[in-house]
Amino acid sequence: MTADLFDALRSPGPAREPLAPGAMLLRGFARPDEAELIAAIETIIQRAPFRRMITPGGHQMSVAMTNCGPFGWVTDRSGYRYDAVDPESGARWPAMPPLFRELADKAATEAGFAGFAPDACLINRYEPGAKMSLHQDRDERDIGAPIVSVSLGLPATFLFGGLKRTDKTQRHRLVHGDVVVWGGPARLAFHGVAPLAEGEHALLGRRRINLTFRRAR
Ligand code: MD3
Ligand code: FE
Repeated sequence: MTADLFDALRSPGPAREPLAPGAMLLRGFARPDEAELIAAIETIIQRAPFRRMITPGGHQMSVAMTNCGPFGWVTDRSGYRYDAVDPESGARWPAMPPLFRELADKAATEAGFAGFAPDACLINRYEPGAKMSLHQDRDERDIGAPIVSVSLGLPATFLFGGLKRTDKTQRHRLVHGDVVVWGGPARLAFHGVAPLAEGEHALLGRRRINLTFRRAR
């Protein structure tokens, strides 16, 4: 009773939905910034266009990628790495817009990771049929820092497994504006994205764009 009264008086804040230990979904957290986020992405891709990278195994990824911020994630025949320079242009990646940094820090704080200072933002573009196979993100130096992901455009089915590739996976639908903070025991979990279904999004058309903020170096 007393707890209910205090709950009712407390300002509501964003809806927090724990997905797993260390993984917190903030439904619609990026919605207020959608127009500014999309405008900033358009500016970034003028200087660093989306490209489908080649994995060390020689396969071309179905997801197209670019980056902003001090470091960008790249893959080619020689391996995976974070690089200050875009190999396509030979120039540094476009700067991380202050709005990106602020949104990532606000989301991380909501999930209990205050002081998140991302130095890399990987921008993924999915068109219908594009997918991301199960993988771990372990190219970052400090795996004590979380990863913050922002979903925009068409909905996706996100696959979330365990610490072993063969562990059972949970499926979560991520829609436009959803933000997820992946830290603690979730940080090294296997994860992926099921092939994107056809659709048309009011702001982004036949695309899903996902931002992932990382502490790379
Ligand atoms: C869970 N991207 O870029 S975002 C990736 O939707 C990546 O584009 C997916 O996986 C996408 O590496 C998923 C959600 C995500 C990102 C990183 C994680 C979940 C994570 C790292 C550890 C655990
Ligand atoms: Fe990943």
